[in-house]
Amino acid sequence: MERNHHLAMPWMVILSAILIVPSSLAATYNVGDNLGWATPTGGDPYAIWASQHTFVVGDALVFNFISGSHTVANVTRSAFDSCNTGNPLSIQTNSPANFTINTIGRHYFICTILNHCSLNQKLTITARANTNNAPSPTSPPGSPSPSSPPMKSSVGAPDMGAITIFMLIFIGLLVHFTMSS
Ligand SMILES: *[C@@H]1O[C@H](CO)[C@@H](O)[C@H](O)[C@H]1NC(C)=O
Ligand SMILES: *[C@@H]1O[C@H](CO)[C@@H](O)[C@H](O)[C@H]1NC(C)=O
Ligand SMILES: [Cu+2]
Repeated sequence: MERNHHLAMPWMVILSAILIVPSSLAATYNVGDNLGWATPTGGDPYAIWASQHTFVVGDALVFNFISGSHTVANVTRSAFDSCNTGNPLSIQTNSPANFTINTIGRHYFICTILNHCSLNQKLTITARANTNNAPSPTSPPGSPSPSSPPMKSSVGAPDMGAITIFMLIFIGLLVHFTMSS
């Protein structure tokens, strides 16, 4: 029946969304999306990009760029702020550069070529604990606790995955009753 067919549609979309969005499994992100890892021509696109995502330990950041034209260096906060390219903690020079976030807290990345960092080719992200995680592969056996304690406890923090699923179900009900009335 035509009518029932229409009512089933929103539910199929919602079901797919629930299946596609696991609550906080480790994910791989393409930094800057379509912009890739490039020297901005204005503004601070990587700050905007970072603010649009939430990161957990275990996530991977993939930087796409033209090898030779850019680099990705993991640096300290002070090197990030001052764009000091002299002594990075680690650096990847070939695209795609792939950094797995292994520790809770803030991470700082800059391009070390010319003045690119000063033109905001820099990215900082904050990683939270991965609540749905299997045992962390980064803690060596017998170590009592993760290497860097979180500044704020994540205990009791709402689970974004669960909230997303409840929102989707709510929207589904709304659409369902709107369409059937
Ligand atoms: C980056 O590393 C993650 C985690 O190891 C992996 O799942 C992903 O496929 C890698 N991506 C690229 C482009 O190398
Ligand atoms: C950056 O380097 C610091 C210090 O070695 C390390 O704790 C952190 O996990 C590194 N971050 C990434 C993304 O590699
Ligand atoms: Cu660059």
